[in-house]
Formats: sequence, C-alpha cells, structure tokens
Amino acid sequence: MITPEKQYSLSPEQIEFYHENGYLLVEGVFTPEEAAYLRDEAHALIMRLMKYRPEGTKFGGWGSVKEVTNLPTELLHCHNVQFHSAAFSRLIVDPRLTDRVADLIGPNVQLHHTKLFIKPPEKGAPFPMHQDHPYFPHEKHTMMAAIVHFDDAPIEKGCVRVVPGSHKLGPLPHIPEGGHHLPVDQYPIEEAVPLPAKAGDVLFFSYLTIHGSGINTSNEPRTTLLVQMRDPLDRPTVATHLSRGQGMMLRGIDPLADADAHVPSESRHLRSMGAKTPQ
Ligand SMILES: O=C(O)CCC(=O)C(=O)O
Repeated sequence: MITPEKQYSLSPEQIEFYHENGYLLVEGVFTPEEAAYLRDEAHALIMRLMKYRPEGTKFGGWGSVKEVTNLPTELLHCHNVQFHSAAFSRLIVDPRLTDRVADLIGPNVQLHHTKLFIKPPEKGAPFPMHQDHPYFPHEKHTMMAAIVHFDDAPIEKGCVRVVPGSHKLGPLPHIPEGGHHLPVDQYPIEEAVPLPAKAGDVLFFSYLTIHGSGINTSNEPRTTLLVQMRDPLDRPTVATHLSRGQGMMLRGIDPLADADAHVPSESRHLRSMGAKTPQ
C-alpha cells in the first residue's frame, strides 16, 4: 500500500545505539522467503553477467586483499543492480528499509549507489578495514549504508565486522592503493567485532564507521546488497563516484531538485563546487 504514513520505526534505544556505535544490526527486516527470492535474483544476475565476460576473466576483490591473505580469492559483484532487475528497485524503496533510515538521517533519503556482493564458498574475498568516507566524501557526513542479507552470514562466511564508536574519530587518512584501506597491521580484520547475521537482517552503518570482513571459508556463498544513502542536502566535497541512478529519492523529497528540475542531482552538487559536469 502506498501511504504518506510512516509505517516502521527504530526504537529510541536502537537510534541511540547507532549514534553511539556507528552501526546497528536489525533482525528480520525482510522475511526469509523474501530474502530467498532476492538471493535467487542476485545469483541469476551474476550468472547473466558472467556470460558477457571474456572467458577466463575472474571477478576479484580489492587489490589490497593480498596484504591480508595469500589465498586465491574471488568476489562476484555488480553495481546499481536496480538497473538489472526490478526486484531490487522494489527493495530499495521498501519502507521497512527507508523508514528506518529516516530515523537515522532524517525524512529525506537519497540513493547514492547499490552494490551486490556474492562471496563464493571457500574463497570469498575479504575486505581490509576501512571507512567508506574516502570513496565519496560529503560535507555533513549523513552518508550511510544498509547491508541487506540475502542469506545467512555467520563468522565463517566472512560476515561484516566493525570497530564500534570509530565514526566519532572523523575521517581518517587511508592508503589509496588497492582500494582505500587502513594499514592492515594496525587494523587487523580479526580484531574487529563480527556481526553475524541471518537472511533478512539489515546492518546499518555510517560511512565513517571502520568496517571490513573476513574470507568466506564455508561451503556456501554469502550474498548481500549494500545500499548507500544520504540526506539530499548533504553535498559531495569531491567530484567522484558518480553513478547511474544516483540522486533517486528512496523516501521523502529532494528540496533542491524542485528549484533545478532539469539537472541530475549529482551534476547539481558538482556544478555548485565549480566542477565540470554534463549538461
Ligand atoms: O560486504 C562486505 O563484506 C564489506 C563491504 C564493504 O566493506 C564495502 O563495500 O565498503
């Protein structure tokens, strides 16, 4: 049902936990049946993409993975999956997701991008610890991610790990080579807090929260969709990480779009920074 009413809320304790710790795992946001359907869509999409790749090419993780493991690892991925399957378009505007995000960043929720990851069994690539901030810095730091779990992600499948409270450190210098990451000796993945999750659970975290994840050593894939979102009034400080679909409103309104209706949101922000942008 389409309604102006806010249908879902986080509790005051959950909101306080998020602001204190920089993350929040919410159980059962989606049903196991919905998660199973989205998982099938995700795997079917990756199979379709594979057909168009030159033979023998592998999907890989970050270059910096080699600082963490010598094992050959793989990461199947696809950005902006809502352009491939309407199942994901429906997911990212679902009020069970967006009403909860509104409790964390305000009533207007704007899409930055989506990212599907399948960590294959036994070799699913890890993510060295990092903040997402260096990938797409913004002025007000409202940028946050929701990771929707399409299957169970126990520790052995390489669930996401965080450093609680690290968002309060503000933006940290990162090593840019091989994917922006923090020094692996100072931020070992195994020392971060693991956040095992079930299919249908959603992990919310700030783009300033230090996070990463280990290798999938299990015999099952780990399938997740990361939805990156911001308050539409929060402007990028660097002209980077533009993507198709960026600026789509997932909830509420974009007050700036009304005044400048013919300009895509990423161009509007970047023009105001003096950057050259497509007309
Ligand atoms: O899905 C994961 O294991 C971590 C993903 C991540 O850290 C990222 O995309 O920034």
